[in-house]
Formats: sequence, structure tokens, C-alpha cells
Amino acid sequence: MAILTILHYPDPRLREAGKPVDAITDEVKKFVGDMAETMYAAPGVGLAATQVGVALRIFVIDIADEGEPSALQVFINAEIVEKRGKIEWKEGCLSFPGASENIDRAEWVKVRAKGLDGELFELEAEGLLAVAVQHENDHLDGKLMIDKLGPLRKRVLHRKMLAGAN
Ligand code: GNR
Ligand code: NI
Repeated sequence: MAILTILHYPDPRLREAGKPVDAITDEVKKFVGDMAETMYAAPGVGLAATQVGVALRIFVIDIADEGEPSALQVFINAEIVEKRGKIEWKEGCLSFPGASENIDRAEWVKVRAKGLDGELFELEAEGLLAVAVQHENDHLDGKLMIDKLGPLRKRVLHRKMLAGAN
């Protein structure tokens, strides 16, 4: 396993859309293992392939609290098939180190994806899991949380990221 380098805003590779994975090869499995290791080391509650410079539709999430056993969830070729409600959530992003911003999201989502075993599954999520699924899915479309801010906060965060050591 290996810890991968997480790209920081405004790296242009964060704007690339991921391509669907067509076969879950040993190489894909190894990459997912590296993504998980990278997420746990960061630490983060999620990580999208885009954030490590790989334009594939893969993300991993683990929302288990500290002290709880880890609960890795792997999403390959995920699609959000239903959304309900609105919620504001204070989000962080490993590609915006040190930032946290209130972001509007759906409060409930149904997501369809493949797991590492290649089996299609559907998951209904609310709370942090729903927010994380939407946040990671946005990464795969090259969308970032800064895009969801109003003009003033957008400018402040942009300048902060340019100023930071990154
Ligand atoms: O670690 C992360 N925490 C987080 C908190 C609230 C909402 C979303 C997230 S995702 C983020 C990790 C990350 O950047 N994933 O892309
Ligand atoms: Ni992120």
C-alpha cells in the first residue's frame, strides 16, 4: 500500500471529470487500497480519485467516529439517483487544507454504485454520510466546494488558498 499525494486547490487536475471504471482489475483494487490508506492518514472522512490525480469515478468514505471500528465504503461509478430536502453542513476538504465552509446540500440521497466486489448496491443516506456522498460525487465531476459559495466567500477562500504554503 502507499500514501498518495493529495492535490490542493487550485490544481487544474481537480477540475477533470472522472471516467467510469469498466473493470475492477487488480490494479483498481490496489488503487482503492491506496486511496483508503491515504484517507485514513490525512485523516479525512472521504477521498475521491480526482483528488489524487486519477480521473476515474471512484471514491471512498469512512464516517466511523474515532474509537469505533473503521467502516470503509467503496463507491465505483456512483450515481445519485434521488435527493430530498435541504441541509447546511460545515464542510472541510482535503484539497482546501485549513478551510471549513457552510455548504448547502440535499439532506437525503439515494446512491447507486458498485463495490470492490463488482456488485451493484443502493444506499440511502442522511446526515454526514449524505453530505460526504454529495461532496465526493462532486469531485468526480470536477466540482469543488468553493463553487457553491457566494462571491465574497469565494474570493476570500480563493485568496487564502493562493496565500497558503499548500
Ligand atoms: O474529511 C472531510 N471531511 C468532510 C467534512 C464534512 C463534509 C465533507 C467532508 S469530505 C472531507 C474529505 C474530502 O475532501 N473529501 O473529498
Ligand atoms: Ni473534498
